[in-house]
Amino acid sequence: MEEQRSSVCLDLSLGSLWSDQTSNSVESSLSEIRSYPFRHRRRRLHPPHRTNLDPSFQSSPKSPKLSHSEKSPNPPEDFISDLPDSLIQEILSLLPTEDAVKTSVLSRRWSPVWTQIPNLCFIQKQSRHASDLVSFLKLVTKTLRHFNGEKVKQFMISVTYTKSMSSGVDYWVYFATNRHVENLSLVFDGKVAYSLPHYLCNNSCIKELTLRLCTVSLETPVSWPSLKVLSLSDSELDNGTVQRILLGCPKLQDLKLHGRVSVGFIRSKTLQFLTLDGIYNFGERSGDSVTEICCPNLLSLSLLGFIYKRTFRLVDVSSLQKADLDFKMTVDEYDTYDCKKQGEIIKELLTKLCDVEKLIIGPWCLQAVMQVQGIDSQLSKRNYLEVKTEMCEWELAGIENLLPRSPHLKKLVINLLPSNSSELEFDFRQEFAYYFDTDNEPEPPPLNWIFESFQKCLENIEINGFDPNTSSANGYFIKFMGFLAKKTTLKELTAQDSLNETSMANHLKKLVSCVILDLDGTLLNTDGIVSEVLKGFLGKYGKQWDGREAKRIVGKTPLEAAEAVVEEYGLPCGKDEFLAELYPVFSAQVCNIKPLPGANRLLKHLSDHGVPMALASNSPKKNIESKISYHQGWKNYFSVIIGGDEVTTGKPSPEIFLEAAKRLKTEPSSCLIIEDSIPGVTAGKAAGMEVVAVPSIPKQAHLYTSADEVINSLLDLRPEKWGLPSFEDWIEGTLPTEPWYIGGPVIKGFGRGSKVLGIPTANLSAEGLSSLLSDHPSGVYFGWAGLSTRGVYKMVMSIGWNPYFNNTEKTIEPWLLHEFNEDFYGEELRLVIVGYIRPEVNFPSLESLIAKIHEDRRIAERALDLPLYSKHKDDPYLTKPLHKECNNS
Ligand code: ADP
Ligand code: RBF
Ligand code: MG
Repeated sequence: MEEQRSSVCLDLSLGSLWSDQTSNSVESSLSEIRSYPFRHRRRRLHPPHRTNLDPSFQSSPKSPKLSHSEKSPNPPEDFISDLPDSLIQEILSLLPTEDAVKTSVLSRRWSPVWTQIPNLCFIQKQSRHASDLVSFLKLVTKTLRHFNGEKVKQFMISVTYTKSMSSGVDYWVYFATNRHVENLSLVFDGKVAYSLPHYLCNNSCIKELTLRLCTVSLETPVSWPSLKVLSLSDSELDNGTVQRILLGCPKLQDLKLHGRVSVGFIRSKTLQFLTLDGIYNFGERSGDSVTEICCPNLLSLSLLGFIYKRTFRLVDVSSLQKADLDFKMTVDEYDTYDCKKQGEIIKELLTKLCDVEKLIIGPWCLQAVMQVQGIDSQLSKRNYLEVKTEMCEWELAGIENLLPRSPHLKKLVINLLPSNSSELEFDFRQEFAYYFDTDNEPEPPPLNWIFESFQKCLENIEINGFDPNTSSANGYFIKFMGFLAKKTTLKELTAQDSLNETSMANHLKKLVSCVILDLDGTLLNTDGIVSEVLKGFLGKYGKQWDGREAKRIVGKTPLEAAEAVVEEYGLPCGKDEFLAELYPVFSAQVCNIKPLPGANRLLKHLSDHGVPMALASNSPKKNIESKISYHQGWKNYFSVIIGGDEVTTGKPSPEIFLEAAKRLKTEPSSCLIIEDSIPGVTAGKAAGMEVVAVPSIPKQAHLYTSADEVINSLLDLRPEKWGLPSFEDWIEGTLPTEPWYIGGPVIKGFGRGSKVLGIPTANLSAEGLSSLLSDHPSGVYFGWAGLSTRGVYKMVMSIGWNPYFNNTEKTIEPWLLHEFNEDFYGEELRLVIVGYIRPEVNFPSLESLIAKIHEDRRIAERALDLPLYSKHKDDPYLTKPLHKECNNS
């Protein structure tokens, strides 16, 4: 319609022709304009030769400005005037009538044309001035007076209604009904409703009727025998009146009720389309209401808007093909929700709508679905599901509840709403405390299971409104999309625009559902033991372990590692011999291999959340099994364990990871590899997987360029980046750790803490602490610091190589959060480290390093007041006298 209108290019900027105030000036301009077409016509008798290349010709069809003809020697052709009246009238019918009328000034030929247009449409412009309403009313009345068609097909009026207008409006309605109007729209706003005159209530011509703020008085019988489409909104109709109206419409096919309309039941054999939009009781007792729907031929049902104290009972909707549940319910005038009740309502509706092919469901209903346990025993036949959602946790839970019950789904449309708050519509937390009670939380169904059950048919997912910068790109959405994209036999994924598609594709590409881990150097500190053993052996051959071999053993089988070492040192023995000698020594040490920091936490977390895990290591399977046997629960964490002896070539060949994916019954692209070695990273990338590298040799991160991410330790893994459930153990920016203890006399440091940064750090000698330091990944930590003669203070510190200064030694840099009047070199400093903040990083400037350290300070200061951390303030280690060393680590 809009398009058609704009294609009618008439310049009608002549002002309000009939407004009394402007009539003089209009009159004068009219005489001027009227002279134009005659001259134009005369000239047209001898039209100058023109081609389509003539620029004035080309521009003329677009906007033939009248004044243009005066200047131009070649006035534009007037093709429109040559059209037959009936066609012009059809065209004019597409304009607001006010504009159609203005064409009367074009010429004598045009002057009567509009008076017989089939459609009349008057829309009052938004205005607060009473005078504008008056001139609008005058315009309508005058137009109708000049109109002389016998038939009006469509009559549409939209205006603010006041009581004093009733007889005027009666006249309009009379005018329309008298001209056998078929499609009538009376759209009013205002404070009082217009009461329909009896000649409208009894009308056999009307086929479509739209009424807003109109009532039917009690005595008036209603008879609309031809009516097919009826829309009633804000019409203050009680149930009795609505029933009277429905009885008077024996051919009704399409019914829309909106706002102040009460309806207790809708029974019709003819009705095909029904919309109930935000209906609320009018003129009824204040109790809860029910709307019963018994329409066996209904094809489409929409329940929309705010529904107040009303439930729907679907008695017979057996032909229904499409249902739109985008309503929101409140149970009282304070907009309170009763989620238990709403859950029941939704459950009943969905059970009744089980066979409907298309289901559209809005945020509120999704949230209600969330707590419906077992929507229905039978599975739905729907093949189209459209969700309107912010993709917040609660709505996602609803979707997760719906999907497994839709095994025939072919198309899923996700319309992402701009997220304003992601607030719960219900106060679920109160009502469903058990759901959020972490101690008592019912196990959410594992996503894998959910998706396995339904994706057989899914062909197309359409996503609209995706914006990676808003919370529609939040973890829940990513998680959800990850599963959809990976777990379905999806043929197509479409999004609103190409930009979104790329950014979404980038997001989705990264999403995984399974994790494959390397063992040695990634989960277990094997390299520590290997180093220890090799060190001893090298000594036996008169060689000194000097660190260059560390790089050579990482990510290798013991055989390969031994080979590398034999070669590196030119040992006078074959690698097999060397290995045969080493093997029993290694074996004896296996029980002493410690998990790397964060390993237990990661495995437990992924396992608790049902993320399938595999262990893929170059070492022989029996060695793997032996190594993990010393760690509680580890064997059960992995659904697949695959050793170097089970494949033809170990890492860097992708074979081992591809085999792991196969055994996990998943696509390589759905796997995340966690690896410490470069060969492992190479293998993972070659397998087409996402790879996070956790280099086990310090300061090597720059060598891992092919990894998708390089992290410092497992503590820094953010599973949500990969579409996996995020850790929940962070508290106010800190990660609680098992407390560990370190102490000694304060020594001189690099001499730059106070000088360069304004941040003094009391250094401890690395001697004697080196093994303790190597047990802890570099990074920023915090805890309590004790100085025997002074007291116990909050403390934040870094451990590591201070990338900004690129130190060669790993140091510990504790900043005591207290102002001291003097230095305390030589004094015994005791530290209890209780939590982790972040990895050590480099900074582009000194200022940014300083700012970050101050941010760490604020985080530590606040966190240390939490009981979880503050309780360690009284640890006796902090104040114990020097000689009674206590090293709990
Ligand atoms: P260094 O290079 O010797 O570590 P710094 O500039 O880092 O020198 O200063 C550290 C010294 O400053 C500590 O050894 C200690 O004696 C003193 N000091 C004073 N106030 C503090 C504080 N709040 N935290 C740590 N050390 C402090
Ligand atoms: N140095 C870095 O190069 N990168 C860091 O991220 C970093 N973080 C720190 C955090 C804290 C809380 C403290 C106390 C120090 C940190 N430093 C860091 C170390 C700082 O560079 C060091 O204190 C000075 O080099 C003084 O030796
Ligand atoms: Mg210092």
